[in-house]
Amino acid sequence: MTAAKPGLLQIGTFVPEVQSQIDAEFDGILPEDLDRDPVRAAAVRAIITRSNLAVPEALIARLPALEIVSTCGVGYDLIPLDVTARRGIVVTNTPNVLNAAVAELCVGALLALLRRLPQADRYVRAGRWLEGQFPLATSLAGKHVGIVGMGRIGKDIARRLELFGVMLAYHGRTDQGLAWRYEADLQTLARDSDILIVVAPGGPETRHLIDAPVLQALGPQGWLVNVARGSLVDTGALLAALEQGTIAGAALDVFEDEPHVDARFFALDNVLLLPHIGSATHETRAAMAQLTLDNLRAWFRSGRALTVVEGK
Ligand code: 8YV
Repeated sequence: MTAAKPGLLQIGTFVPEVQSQIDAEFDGILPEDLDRDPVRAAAVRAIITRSNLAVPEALIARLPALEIVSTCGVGYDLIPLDVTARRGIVVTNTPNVLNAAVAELCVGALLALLRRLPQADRYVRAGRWLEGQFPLATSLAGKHVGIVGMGRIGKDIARRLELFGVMLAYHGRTDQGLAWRYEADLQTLARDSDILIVVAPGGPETRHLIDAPVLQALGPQGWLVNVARGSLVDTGALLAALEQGTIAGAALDVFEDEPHVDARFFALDNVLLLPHIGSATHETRAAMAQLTLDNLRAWFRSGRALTVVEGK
């Protein structure tokens, strides 16, 4: 007699090659079906979700048999870890498999911002090259780059940027004894940097870490790049800084209320706007989705998951 398939609540969508495995191995239910099927709701032992989607505390409260939450993504700021810890629910994410993709996107966005690549493309398409040369832009080489959050992705970004001849420093909770300069004070790092790259985890502890004083310290020749979470930047302060020339410009892949983006950004020529595509490659998303599923498989086969959220 084969074991019953574990009850699984699915939040969000997954690539077809992973969805077919989910369907084959689990008794899946969607949030909107919980009311209609309370018996299956009571039998849900796992949640599979995506890191840009919230797992509300109220939803967890409806699942008395919940054992594990497996999220597709490195971020877990939308999962109430205080609740899962209290209930003894394991939380897993998908670290490492997306480092290169996010690091590539960060470097690409920075170069596009400094060298004004979107504006140059529009310049040619609009036939304006016939009128004259595209205005000079800004080099990356020789710049001072400050990285806020020197985790695995931050290190991948730093290693890539070294090849561009920049001077690197970083800010985070601790001095990791790396080859790059550690700056314990964020405003000092911003003051010393031409470019500030935000790649720290989201969550209550880092909300609005980049605020008006930090932007003021970054200064009118300074550039901001955010590939982490929108919550790390005070949107109102950033918009004011961009509109008033407090900083030179910004490249943003994440926003506080994404996918809703404040329309004031659309009027600005000194900002690059991206739709949270840091990990959005075929290869990376497939690897992330597979690891998300493999965490569940490992849990139900051995009682141990593969990549449990650190320190929680
Ligand atoms: C996407 C991310 O949001 O890994 C994260 O935490 O923010 C991105 O990779 C995620 O892949 C969506 O599932």
